[in-house]
Amino acid sequence: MSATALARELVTQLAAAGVRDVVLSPGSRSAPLAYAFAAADSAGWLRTHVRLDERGAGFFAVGLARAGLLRGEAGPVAVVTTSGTAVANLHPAVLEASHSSLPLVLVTADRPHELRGTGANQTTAQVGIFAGAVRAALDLPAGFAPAALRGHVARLVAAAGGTVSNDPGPVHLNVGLREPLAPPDSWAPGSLPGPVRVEPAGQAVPLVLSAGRRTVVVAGDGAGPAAAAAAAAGGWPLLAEPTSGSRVTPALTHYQALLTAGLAASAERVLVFGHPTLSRPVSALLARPDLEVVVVGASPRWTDVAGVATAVVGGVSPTAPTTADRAWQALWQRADAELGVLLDPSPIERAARILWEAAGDTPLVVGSSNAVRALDLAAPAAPVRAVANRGLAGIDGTLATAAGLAAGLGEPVRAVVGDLTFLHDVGSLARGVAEPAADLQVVVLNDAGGGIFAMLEYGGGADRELFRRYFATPQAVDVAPLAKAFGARHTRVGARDLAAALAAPIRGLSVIEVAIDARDLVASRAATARHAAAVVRRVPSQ
Ligand SMILES: Cc1ncc(C[n+]2csc(CCOP(=O)(O)OP(=O)(O)O)c2C)c(N)n1
Ligand SMILES: [Mg+2]
Repeated sequence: MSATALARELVTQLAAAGVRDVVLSPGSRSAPLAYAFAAADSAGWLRTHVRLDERGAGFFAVGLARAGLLRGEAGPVAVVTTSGTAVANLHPAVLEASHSSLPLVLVTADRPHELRGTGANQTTAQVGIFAGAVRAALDLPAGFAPAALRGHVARLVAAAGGTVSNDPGPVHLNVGLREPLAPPDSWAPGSLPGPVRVEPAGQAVPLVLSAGRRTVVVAGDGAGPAAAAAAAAGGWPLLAEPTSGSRVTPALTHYQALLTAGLAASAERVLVFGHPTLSRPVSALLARPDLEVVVVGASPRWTDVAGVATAVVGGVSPTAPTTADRAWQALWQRADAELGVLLDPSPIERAARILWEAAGDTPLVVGSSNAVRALDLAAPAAPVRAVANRGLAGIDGTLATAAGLAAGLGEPVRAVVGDLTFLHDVGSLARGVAEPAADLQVVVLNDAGGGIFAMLEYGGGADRELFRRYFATPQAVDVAPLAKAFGARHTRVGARDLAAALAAPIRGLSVIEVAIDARDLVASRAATARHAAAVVRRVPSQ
């Protein structure tokens, strides 16, 4: 069968299986797919998005998939590329999607088998290129008979969605396409066939948790509201990362310092939701062999770095709290409040708090490095829709993810990123002139390089020049004209004017550059640790 017929059937079955968003990048080998997806878009079967750079296209799809999660309808997102290096450019986003369990269907155009390994132009080994990062992979030969396509696509989409496996993530569909690549006629898709019915995996029976055990609840990235619900139901302290979806009452703000100061010394049990990655005190807590560590989450990719988990369960059902549980929670709340009064936040923490408090209904995409860490140190409990690529915590693709989130939600989105994170993905601010403009505001916390490295072991060294050149790596780039070149409005503010700058509604593309003085960060953290130690000494021990 012709490349055009194969592409049309493939698009039909992807749409039938529930694909509603498709990100395409331009190319020749993928032309039959572009024509077929364009027709499906016109027919209202799905929505296409066109991005020039495949690395950005992959992360744009990550943002669309995250939008699906926020809306509670996690349909798979397809990404379509031409052959060759275009495919490899998807790899960072594929890894992020794998580690964040996001459903992507990567459709990569390839030469027919007879041209592979012959030196044919733009032809490389695409089969298996994503190795263990994909949940399933299929190499469709050119001319594949369409009858069997429905079953293959249903199987791939079910694997992407984790329908049967409880293990969502990316899948790879490599497609051989033989000339002619331009369709001989136009296609007007009719009614959409129904999906193959694939029965979802069964619901786990929640583990009943007895009251009266000193328990802390840890909510890592992507935990969702279940962590806050468990903490509220059990009467337990809640240590929730800003992108957990659970940093709401009764979540604590200064839990890192309280952990370091030993407030959890007498804990007996910890419940872990999501993927915690942000802080060493939490890692240390989750590595304690003396605790009962219960990991909550039905995915086979549960987080247990130290290998000390005593149980991995699909859900928990706390019994009603006793007076002892209430007293334990109150102790943490009091320590958190007392510490909050004593602290003098560093400039980046102050900016983070302002951003969190200004968020309201606006989704916040949080960059890796100090942006997310400052929020973790400073954000009070509030129902902010914050997301981040914490699967692998890269500083790549953050702006593309934010643009994809805005497209997926159809709402204005704000991103907050460090200066290097901004520059790493600045190309993703580019937009095809035929593409709709997003309402996207990027707040750049500009501390002239990778401020995080000053907080790590390398920052204390005597050789300042070595540190600057190999770790901090400040860039000789002027953000203002760069932003303007992409059509973004640019403003530069000090931390004092940030709240006023955030008050304006988000329309079109804008960049707010915040000058951050990071000089005293190490001293500020040391002062926090001293205050926390004093507070923990004062609160009555259990
Ligand atoms: C793709 C990728 N490359 C390198 C790193 C290592 N890395 C972590 S943080 C960081 C610096 C980030 O600097 P910036 O965005 O300015 O944030 P700041 O540390 O100043 O808050 C780097 C290079 C990474 N996480 N991801
Ligand atoms: Mg920086």
